[in-house]
Amino acid sequence: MAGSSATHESKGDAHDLAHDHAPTTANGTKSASGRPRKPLIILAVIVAAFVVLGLALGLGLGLGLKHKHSSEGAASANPTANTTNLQNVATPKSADAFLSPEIVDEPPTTRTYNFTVEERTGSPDGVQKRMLVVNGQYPGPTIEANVGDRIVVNVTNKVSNSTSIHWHGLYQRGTNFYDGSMAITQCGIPTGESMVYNFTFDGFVGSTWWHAHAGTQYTDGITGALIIHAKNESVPIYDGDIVLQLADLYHGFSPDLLNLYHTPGGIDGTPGNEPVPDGGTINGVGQYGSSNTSFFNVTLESNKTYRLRLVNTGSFVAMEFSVDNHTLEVIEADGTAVEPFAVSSLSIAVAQRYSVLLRTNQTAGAYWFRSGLDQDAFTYDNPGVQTEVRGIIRYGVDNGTIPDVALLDSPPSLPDGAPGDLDTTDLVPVDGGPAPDSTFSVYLTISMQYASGPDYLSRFLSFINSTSWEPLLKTSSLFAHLGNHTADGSATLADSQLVTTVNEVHVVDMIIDNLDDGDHPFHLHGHKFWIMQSGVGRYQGESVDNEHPMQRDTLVIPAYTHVLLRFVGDNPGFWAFHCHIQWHMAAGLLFQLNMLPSESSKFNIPQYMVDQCQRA
Ligand SMILES: [Cu+2]
Repeated sequence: MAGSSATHESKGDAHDLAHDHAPTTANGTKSASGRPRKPLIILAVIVAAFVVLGLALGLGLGLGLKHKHSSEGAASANPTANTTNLQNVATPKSADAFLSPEIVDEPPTTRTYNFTVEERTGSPDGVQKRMLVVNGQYPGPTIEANVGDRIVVNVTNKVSNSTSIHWHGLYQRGTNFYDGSMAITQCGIPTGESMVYNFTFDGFVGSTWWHAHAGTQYTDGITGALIIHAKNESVPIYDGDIVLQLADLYHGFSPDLLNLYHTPGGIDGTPGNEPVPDGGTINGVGQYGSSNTSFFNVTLESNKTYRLRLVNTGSFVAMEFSVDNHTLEVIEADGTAVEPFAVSSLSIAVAQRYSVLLRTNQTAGAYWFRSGLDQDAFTYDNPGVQTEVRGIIRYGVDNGTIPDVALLDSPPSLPDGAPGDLDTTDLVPVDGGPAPDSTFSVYLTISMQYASGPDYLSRFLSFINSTSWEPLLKTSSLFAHLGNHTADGSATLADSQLVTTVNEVHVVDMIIDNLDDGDHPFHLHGHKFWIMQSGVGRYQGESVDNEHPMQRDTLVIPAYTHVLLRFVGDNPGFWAFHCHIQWHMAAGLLFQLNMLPSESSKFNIPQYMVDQCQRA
């Protein structure tokens, strides 16, 4: 495999480019849609790196009210904690991005990891910021295994709030209590304590990631890649395998940003406007103004085929990925092998994954690759925002070779007849076929509104139907057996928990009307769903397309549209279905399925996990 024979370059080799060229905004003219842009007043100061800490101290404290929705997991007990004594965040070497697909030939095994979650000071794009990271690095360690392997991850929490780690996309059949969703499948791991996640890879194959599922903690850096190989994966042969974690980036600390978002007046005077990122990263490396000239870069071999695993580990916006002078072939989406489909670029929503094939068949040289922030989601102007993160791929040239800097802001066009951007409705699963007929259906609406009154302290909240989620305290839905003895169907429990209980195995349809003016990337835990139908406006009984519906675990529900999703409900436990935009989830955009409670009530949950609730 070329993955092990290719030469690898570390982050440092493209240094000093700033002296020649300061990377600037490439796509700054794209206009906002969906929501009107609002004039900017306060935010002009936010981007100035030297006031980031001041913001945390001043605005974070000054405007932070005592909220009903105070996002327990994320809110720092001490927002003024100084970062001067913290260790620096390490950036993994570029070589670490190369995967080892040859391990697929190893016999089944147990792979053990120790994760230490701690606070550090990082500067992914050259601007110093407060971060929460695993094992001192951002991104965190990549977990790579084979289907059938067991993994044992001992997580030690050294940050000042409870934490938990979620294994995105995994089915966790029989081990729902290791899903890692704080307040749903476990209590948080208390400060100073540890918890062991111990489960087998029981079916999911392909590209995914792990991340904190406690408040907005992953926004601050608790993320990593999770790659599961299988001999029978229905994808074309390739020579090398590379993971690229693409994310938006905030210079502020997420609890402070969340306070601003929750401020009754809104972050820029308009309630509901999400914090606009300051930039982004590729495998932990970004650029911002003239303060950083590092580029994530890899040296490949000529005339080979590389699998690039693109994971959006960000918190808010979709990332648009492309490689100058190269087309790409999509072969996997969220662990579903798809019929190879050529594209020039593709948009990856938060928490989605795609594998694309890159062929190193152009003129030997160094090429920029790009991860652009979707500015349609920006609701106000953030001066200085780095709207496109760049990396370098090179082959047939020396390791230090840098692409033409003149191309940074004017990417070359592909030849006439080149494919276009990915349209997700073109994805066809390999070996896909009709989904079974449904036997149960759930109807959900998505809305976000300014909720005034004593219950909500006049804040902008997210609702599924009429319920705005907030985490249970000192227990979890699973531990509390929430809704276990109710009839099939939906109910709002404990004021803030919208739970649909399904007592027998069913094929479940979820019909979702997005009544909001924003797009929402929704993720279902523990399952992949079939996308049976989608369209503009509310669902009005349109017939489904059941020829070979795409199956995945995260999809974007665009503004003012509906979807009909279907899954086989045979996996016991509490499964969250939520918007993956961290601000929206913190504002309540989460709903829970309580599947087969007579089975989940028999789970053999380690007693210490239940005991941790008292201290979480
Ligand atoms: Cu959302």
